[in-house]
Amino acid sequence: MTRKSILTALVVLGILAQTPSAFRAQDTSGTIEVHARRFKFVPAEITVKQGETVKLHLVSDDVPHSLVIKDLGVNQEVSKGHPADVTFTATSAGDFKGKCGRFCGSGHGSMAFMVHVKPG
Ligand SMILES: [Cu+2]
Repeated sequence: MTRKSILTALVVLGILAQTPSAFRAQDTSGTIEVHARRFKFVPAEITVKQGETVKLHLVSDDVPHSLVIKDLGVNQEVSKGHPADVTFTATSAGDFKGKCGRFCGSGHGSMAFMVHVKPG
């Protein structure tokens, strides 16, 4: 590495370090992929920051399911081969329970999901 490239790297790092975290929270890295399958969501729980807009990319691995998180206004169907995106903004901190809203078999009632919202 030349002296010049080291200097360039330091300048770039300095710029990145100064980017406000609130700005970085809004980029598309806020997309979380969630798989629905008999009879669970994977991951079954996620943690997000209050005020952050989160996009869930839902994928069904088998039969049609849905993800319902009533208190976050989420209600999205998903079927195999047809991934679906749903966006929500958690305006208050706390734990928000979700579930599968579409009957998918004997273990349907155990398909739970949890969103932990950390205070902003
Ligand atoms: Cu289901």
